[in-house]
Amino acid sequence: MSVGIRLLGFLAILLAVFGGAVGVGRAVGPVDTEAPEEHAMDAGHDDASATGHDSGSAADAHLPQGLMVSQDGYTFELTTPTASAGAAKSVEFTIVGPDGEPVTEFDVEHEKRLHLIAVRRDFSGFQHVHPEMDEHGTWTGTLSLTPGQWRLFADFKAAGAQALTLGNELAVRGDYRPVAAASDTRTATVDGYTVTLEGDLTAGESADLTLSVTRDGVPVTDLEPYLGAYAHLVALRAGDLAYLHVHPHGTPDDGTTEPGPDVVFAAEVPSPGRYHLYLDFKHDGVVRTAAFTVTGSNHDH
Ligand SMILES: [Cu+2]
Repeated sequence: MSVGIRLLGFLAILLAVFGGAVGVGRAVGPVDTEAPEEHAMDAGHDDASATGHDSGSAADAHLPQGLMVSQDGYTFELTTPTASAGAAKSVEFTIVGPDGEPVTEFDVEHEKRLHLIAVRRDFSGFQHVHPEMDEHGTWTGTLSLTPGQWRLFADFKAAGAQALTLGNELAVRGDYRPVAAASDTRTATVDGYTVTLEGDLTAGESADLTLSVTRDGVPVTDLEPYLGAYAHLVALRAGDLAYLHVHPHGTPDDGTTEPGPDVVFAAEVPSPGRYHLYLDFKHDGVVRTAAFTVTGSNHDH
């Protein structure tokens, strides 16, 4: 078969596919009495599941969170995309809803309406804060910022919509000295605490990670509940900073979960490669963060 004939065949198939799509559109269109604008407004409602909108969401569901600034009609808008370095810098933003207005109604998740996570792109800085919202839907968070490019994640659930984690970029002025990526590290020390990580990350499979907290060599057995758990773990993929939700086994009020020294998480990574993990834990009234780097493997290894 000549290249020309193959091309013609390909074009014919394309025409069949697109022609079919047009045919479906025509057949379905008149049945649906809603105007297209109303469809867009309904994006977050359950009754949209019968329309074509949900097929897009189903595909999106396989994407890790945090990669997009806008999803399902919600957009994470920073008031200014730049900031100066400093210990207590205000960062202002809104979550703009499908109607184009800042969202003011959020559901509480993990005891807060919105969680803001800030990570310097070389993984040398990490903060998890809880901004305040005014009545117009403008959020203000306080971050300690060093020069460089920061990735911000807004983790929230607008009332009546799916939980989302949207990402945006904040450039912090100053003398940026990127830190070389660390090799894998499974032991972290912070303020006299040593935290070790056991377990392996495997692409596409849920695996248990056990984080153990000691202080001066003594296991810590009185971790304090923080946001409804004895610890929180965020995993970020090297390269694109895909944001992974990692859920702990058990809660402080279930009657069986011990307050340390071990906290066990179920983690599932979407691909092999390097991940940066940040564990927030509370002890003696202070929340501290321990950082780890773990390389995940393919499941056949
Ligand atoms: Cu939070």
